[in-house]
Amino acid sequence: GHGLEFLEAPARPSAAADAAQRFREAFGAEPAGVWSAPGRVNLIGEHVDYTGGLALPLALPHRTFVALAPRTDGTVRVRSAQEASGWDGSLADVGPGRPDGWAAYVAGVPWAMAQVDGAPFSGADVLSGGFDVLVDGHVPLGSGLSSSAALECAVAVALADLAGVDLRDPRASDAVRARLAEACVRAENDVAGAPTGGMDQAASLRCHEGAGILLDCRDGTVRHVPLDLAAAGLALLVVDTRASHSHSGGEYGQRRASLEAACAALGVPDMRAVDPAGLDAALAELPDDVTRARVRHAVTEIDRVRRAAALLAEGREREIAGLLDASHESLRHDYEVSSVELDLVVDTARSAGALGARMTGGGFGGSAIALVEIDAVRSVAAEIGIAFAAQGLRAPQFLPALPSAGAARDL
Ligand code: GAF
Repeated sequence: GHGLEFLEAPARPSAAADAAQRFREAFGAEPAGVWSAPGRVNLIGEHVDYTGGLALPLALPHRTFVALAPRTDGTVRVRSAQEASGWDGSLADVGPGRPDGWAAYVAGVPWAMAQVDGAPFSGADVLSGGFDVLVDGHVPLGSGLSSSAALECAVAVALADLAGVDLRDPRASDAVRARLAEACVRAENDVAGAPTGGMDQAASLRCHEGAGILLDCRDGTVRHVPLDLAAAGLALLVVDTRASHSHSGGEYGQRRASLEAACAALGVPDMRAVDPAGLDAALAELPDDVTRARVRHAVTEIDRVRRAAALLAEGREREIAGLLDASHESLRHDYEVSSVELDLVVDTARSAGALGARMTGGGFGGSAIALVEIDAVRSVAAEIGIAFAAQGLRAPQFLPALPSAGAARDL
């Protein structure tokens, strides 16, 4: 028999101490500190962050740690506990498309932070001095749980902290965290070349323990939404299909471009501007069935986020299940970003008794979430494991999703 693989997050203090120790081994020196940032799951509001929509993500307990020491010669040296190859380069060579590979998510951050106008960190010396950094990630890579945003955001809080910006009180520092999120998005869009929206960076930087965020992607404001699923007898099970996904591939950009073309055709700034009550009239103005399906997804999904947020505000957690199901069907059939593995998780979870289930994140592989009774977590996971084995698919991995804190200093 094959056991279920549950990926528990390591305790923060020991994970931070490990990162510091690995820094010493890699560089033969003491780090200035250790910082970490979480991966995320999105409860609902998928593929609408780049069209002025609403999203409701929460931070995972699984975090990426960076042990870092500033330099003064403009050099960046990156080592990783997970990747054999490191990266050494000069900040002067960082720019659009450079460096390529995962070093972009590190070296691109100071480059982008320097470009955020009027932020308290923009002119800091530490952004041009360079640094040595050891990355130790506990967010599974390529799982659609935002390992890349976690890496960017951990580097961003490290550099902001070293620049003297006080990020200790997550509430008081939210405005600065929003500016850091902007910088991380810029690093991802311009340096790494992935045309993503801003949901993942907002979740990683701005979430508080015990809550999700209702993110308004038009103006970047967040409302913290307390999420005590356990008190309602529920759990959120994350299922990593371990079928890899990628955003720099063309499909994500095509979806985004198709919504932009639809906005131009409708004469609206974003999909948020389309009233769900007037959806049919808007669809009639569009040129083809594929564009109509994409728009139907975006407009109905934004509306589902509104409904989910309203239910959660009234403590009616159970009732969001139908919205999760509807979100998945919309992503599967109208937006066409699901996959065989994601559909299998969702279908199996539902037939095994989950209240609701959906893919989460960018799709094309990656992870799904299921809202389940606490007592049913293991049996739902077991059914999913059996279904994957029956299809000859690689065993999925399960993660507990307790709403966790945003990026911060650890040591
Ligand atoms: C990925 C992107 F990075 C986010 O910006 C968002 O668009 C998401 O896919 C889909 O909701 O995680």
